[in-house]
Formats: sequence, structure tokens, C-alpha cells
Amino acid sequence: TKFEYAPAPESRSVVDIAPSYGLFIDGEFTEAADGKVFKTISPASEEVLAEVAQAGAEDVDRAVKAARKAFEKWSALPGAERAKYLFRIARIIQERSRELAVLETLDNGKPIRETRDADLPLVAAHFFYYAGWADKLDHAGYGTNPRPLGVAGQVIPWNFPLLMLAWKIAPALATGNTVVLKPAETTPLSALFFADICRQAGLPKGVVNILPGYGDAGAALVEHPGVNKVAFTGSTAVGKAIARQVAGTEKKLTLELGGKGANIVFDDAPIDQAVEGIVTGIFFNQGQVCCAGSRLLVQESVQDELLDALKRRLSTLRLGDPLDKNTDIGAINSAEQLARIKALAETGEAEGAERWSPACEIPSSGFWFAPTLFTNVTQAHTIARDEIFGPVLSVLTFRTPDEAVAKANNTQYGLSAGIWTEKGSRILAVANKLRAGVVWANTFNKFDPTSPFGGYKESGFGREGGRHGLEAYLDV
Ligand code: TXE
Repeated sequence: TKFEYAPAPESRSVVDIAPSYGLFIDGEFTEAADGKVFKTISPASEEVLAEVAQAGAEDVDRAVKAARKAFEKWSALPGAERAKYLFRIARIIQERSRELAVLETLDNGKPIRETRDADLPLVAAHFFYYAGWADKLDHAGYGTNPRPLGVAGQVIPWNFPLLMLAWKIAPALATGNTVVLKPAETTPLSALFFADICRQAGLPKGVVNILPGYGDAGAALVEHPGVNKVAFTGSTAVGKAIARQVAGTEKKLTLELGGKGANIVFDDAPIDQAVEGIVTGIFFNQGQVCCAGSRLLVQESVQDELLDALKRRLSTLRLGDPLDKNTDIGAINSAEQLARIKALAETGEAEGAERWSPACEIPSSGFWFAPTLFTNVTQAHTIARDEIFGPVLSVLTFRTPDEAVAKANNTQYGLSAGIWTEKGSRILAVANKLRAGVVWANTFNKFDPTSPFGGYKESGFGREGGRHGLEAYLDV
């Protein structure tokens, strides 16, 4: 059924969104060279939030030149000086976290509980963590005479707009690189607020440049000869196109692409705890998470018990106003993403998998998809293989640990996996056989800036986070 949605007015008022925003180049907000603009909307209400300047190739050129110029001085600063700026940015993010959380929820559609308790604390933590590295990179401290690469061209997606920005910008700046970053076209606002934070922190002009725009601006940035390092998070198709573009140039590349994570539940797992982990694994951020546990692999003997408990839990999830702190399931980020999810769910039904959703009221405007469970799924089904990037869980079964490992690894991707068992020895044995960049045991979707994150196989290459994330921005 449908109901009318209106965002909670009191929380809305903590953020002041201007009617229009420019590109951020060389420390100034400016119009696009060709004067183009686009609108960013709230996916929960379809309300226009702001009009934003749309970068084109000429703007990319201007921003890369500004970053090149800034690189000379920025890279020559002692690490301790760069650390001061990063600490300052981290503290301002903490001070403005309520405002940024509401902004992110409005532009992205995800529940405020997530932006407030997960996205924003992690964003600040990333800047604190990499600030701590900046003064340890001198020859004596690091031992390998590490040198920055130059200008980093960074393209990010819409599912964790500010967190993906932090993953990209914090290590780049700590290591003495300068940055041109293109946020996703559906979520440009938090990156523009971040530009304002850079000004507030007194960051030298040109060190960070933000270019809202579409894929053409991303492609122009990747192509630009003044860029030394490309970092991309997004779809596997675009990642492959970027890899082709970069091949044959001197540019360094890291790619963080799609996933089809398996959450493996053994018969000795604590069922209630596993249910919570499964729910977090696939319904956090409406399943729009590259490392989502989108496949549930359950040992046959506990399938019925687990599915009963899971269905009961799904019936308690609250879908609706993302600004309401009781909401579990917010809006899907865009009409395009909603259409992709719907199409894949329909394919699941057409191919014979059994579809189930709890009774659920859906707002009459905006982009929504009820939590969905598919059972009777086999390896041959499209929904067992393709990334859905939505609140849709495909359930498969296994009998033995070896079969679980074989099924978990039977995918083009290799980003994440989860293991649920009381047996410590089994955790280690199974984890070592899984071809996934992250394996969680008796938990899921836990992040920390000290841990490297990234994929095997078509989930990409290179790592972000931790010391490995630092080295992606260094020549040693
Ligand atoms: O991704 P795109 P979309 C997956 C997920 C989703 C699908 C499509 O399965 O359903 O991708 O999402 C910029 N050169 N993921 O269409 O197009 C674009 O402007 C350079 C997984 O949103 O890859 C945006 O800034 N840049 C993923 C960014 O790339 C280009 C997160 C991502 O958009 C470009 C997002 C080009 N040719 C989607 N074309 C994850 N790994 O977390 C587009 N862009």
C-alpha cells in the first residue's frame, strides 16, 4: 500500500542548502565554462534540493592545472604541516557532523541512523587516521623514501558519497598528492560542503578541487595527461572502460568495483545473531553496498529455522522517512537504480525463484523497494550471479563446508564474505579458501580505517584504507 511522504521539518532545518552551487576549482566556487547546470533531488520525495554546476572537459583542464600548480608547494611541506590541515578537517567534520548527516540523508535517501552512526563517524575517523600517517612518511620514519605521485583524479559513486570521498582524499593529501574529485551526479552536495570545509580549514588553494558532473566529466578526468593517479569506485563496466583508457599511460590505477558477497551460515551458528548479521549485510543502505552480503548460503539442516527467524525479523523493518531516526529502510538513490533492481527481481521470478516480502507501506512519491527475499535459488539463476545493488537477498543452500566454499567462490566478483559458526577452527579454514578481499566472522559490514579494503577478480584491484591505502598514493 502507499502513503504520502513529507520529510520531518525539524531535522531538515539543521542544514542550509543554497539554491545553487558552483564547481570548486583553485579554492573558489565557479560556474562551468559552458554554463551548464543540473538538478539534484531528494530520492525520498523527488523534491529538487539544489541546482549544481555541471563540469565539462574545459573545467577538468582548469582543475587539473590548479592541482598541478598546488602540488609543488603541497608536496614540499613537511608531513607534520600536512597533518595539521588533515586534523583540522577531521575536527570540522566532527563539529558539523549533524548538518552533514542530514544533508547526506536528503541527497542520498539513506536513513539518518546510518549517516549519523556509520557514515559520518567513519568519515572523521579516516581523516584522523591518515593525518596520523602524514608525519611518519619522511625517509627516517618510513625507510623507503616515499614520494607522492602528483595529481590524483578520483571518481566516486553515490552510495556512500562523503565516505567514498574520505577514502579517496584523506590518503592522497596525507602523502602529499593533490586532488581533483568528481562526485556522482545524483549526490553532489556533501562533496561541495566538503569543499567549504577545506576553505574553513585554510587548506591551500588548488590542493582539493571538486567537479560535480556526469560520466563525461569522469572520462575527461581519467584521460587528462596532467593526472598521475586514477582512483575509481563504481560499476564494473565503467571500471573496465577506465582500465582500458589508462592502459598504455604512466598513470597508476586503483579500482573498487561490484560484488556478490556470500554470507555463509553453518548449522552451529547462533541463529538470532546470524539473522541480525544477514539483515545488516543486505538491508544496510538498502543493499546499495558493494560488499553487501547479497547471497545467503545456509547449511541445509538449519534452513527452515533460519528462514522462519529471518522472515519474522524482516516483518519488523520500518521503511519510510529517511530523516526519522526509527527508519531502517530508506529510499533507493535514483529512478535508474530502482528500475535496475525491479528488472533483476522480475528476472528472478521469471527464472523460477520464489519471491517473498513482508507486508509493507510504500510512500506515494520517491523511489522505494520493499525488502525482498528469494528462496529456491540455484547457481544458474541470474539473481545468484549479477550484482543487484538493492534490498534483495538470494538464498542458496549447501551441505558441507567444501560445498559452501565452492558456491561462495563461484562468482566473477570477490569483495566480501561472512562466516557464521561457533567453531574458531572452521572460521580460519573457510576464510583462507574464500577469494574475497574482506571476510567477516560472526559479524558483517564492519569497517575501520586501519583495515585495507578491496577486491579479488572483477571486484577490482588495489586496496583502500590502512597502510596499503597509503601506498596506493606513493612511489617507494
Ligand atoms: O555506476 P557508474 P551507476 C554498481 C551497481 C549499480 C551499477 C550502476 O551494481 O547498480 O554499478 O551504477 C562515473 N568514466 N555500482 O550507473 O556509472 C559516474 O558519473 C569515468 C557499484 O551509478 O559506474 C559516477 O561518478 N567516470 C559501486 C561513478 O562513475 C564515469 C557503486 C559511478 O557511476 C564514467 C556504484 C566514465 N565513462 C555502482 N561513467 C560500488 N563499487 O560500490 C560514469 N562515471
